[in-house]
Amino acid sequence: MTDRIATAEVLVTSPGRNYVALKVTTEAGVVGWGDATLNGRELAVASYLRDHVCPILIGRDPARIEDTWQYLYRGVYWRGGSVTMAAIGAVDLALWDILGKTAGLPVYRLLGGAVRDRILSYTHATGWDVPALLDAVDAVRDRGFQAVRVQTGVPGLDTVYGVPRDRAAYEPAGRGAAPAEEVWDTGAYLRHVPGALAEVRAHTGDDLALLHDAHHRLTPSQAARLARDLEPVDLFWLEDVTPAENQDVLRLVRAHSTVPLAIGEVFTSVFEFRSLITEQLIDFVRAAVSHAGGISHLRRIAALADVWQVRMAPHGPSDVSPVALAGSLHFGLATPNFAIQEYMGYPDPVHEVFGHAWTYADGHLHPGDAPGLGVEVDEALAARYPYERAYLPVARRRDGSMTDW
Ligand code: GCO
Ligand code: MG
Repeated sequence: MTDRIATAEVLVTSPGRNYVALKVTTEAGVVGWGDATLNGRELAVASYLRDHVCPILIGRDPARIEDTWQYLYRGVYWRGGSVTMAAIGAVDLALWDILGKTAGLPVYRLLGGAVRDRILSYTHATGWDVPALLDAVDAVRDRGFQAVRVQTGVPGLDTVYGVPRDRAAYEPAGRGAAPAEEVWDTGAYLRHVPGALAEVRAHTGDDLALLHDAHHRLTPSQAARLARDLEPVDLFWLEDVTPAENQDVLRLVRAHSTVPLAIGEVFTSVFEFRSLITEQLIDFVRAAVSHAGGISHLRRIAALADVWQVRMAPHGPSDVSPVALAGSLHFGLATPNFAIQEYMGYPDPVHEVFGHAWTYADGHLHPGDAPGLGVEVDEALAARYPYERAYLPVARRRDGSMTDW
């Protein structure tokens, strides 16, 4: 007998930061979980799901995952966008979870089985000045990481993306009535970063993979200059050197450097990645499984990317919940052109609300062998952390005009 979707509910919880989870339950009582978190705009996706998507899931066959994906993507008529794609991603994750639990298999086995034993991961090291950054890199190495994203403070700036002044971990979304305002000076950044990262490389030696995120802040010529100046550091990748909706400019960066480029945490579909991949403008795709339409759609992006030797490296900061991280890991274990998973880690309350089978050890992650995605949400505990309004910061140049954060 075909099982049917009986209920679809949205749960918003804030154990330290806001998360939106989708719970799909079948008539047979199988529960699937999805992640619909979109940092700073959480309630938009919650409403999109509650008001528009959940009602039309009822009665559908949960095993028709691709048909449901097409139904929600083509059926909306208005193409794509981060809210729509996060909502579709949550449904897709929940349906893969249900399929796995129904089959009694971890999702990676439904995707064709493991093509690797474990998943290389990187985490963040930040320091307001170079000595603090070197300490942070050493601490991360002590935890077993073989790849680390390094972000440094910049003399003359009070706030810099990715670098906390007074906290151990960097968490960009700030709770409150309005976004925090930061002042940004690209010139100061460009003068400081290559030297600071060269000091990190001199400190670590060759055997640690170093990554850096420019977070969309540079013009094309600035991006080319940074990539060229960072060449001696031998980066694993340079991320988001320029706002990548202006994709053609990456040709200029490529002309000046062979530094591998990673782009795309803000992109949500294969259509946005098409020329980046087919024109060989990037080396790594940064789409998150939750933001880019779920496992089904990330596989489509990966298939295209594989033809051009571009590899997958899904977004994984703390605003990607443990449910989506699980989805990313099942996908990664079964995808040949998967490269590396960002793993920022979570504070304890997040691990308690989202109990998970995935594990971290020795610089690597593994999704575990529990049926489905292997994440169960403690709903009673989640209810003790109500939503709190929070925004990502905004950035202004020294003259007061807005720039990319
Ligand atoms: C990364 C990202 C994040 C984003 C954050 C925004 O590479 O991990 O750039 O730090 O800024 O996810 O919500
Ligand atoms: Mg990034």
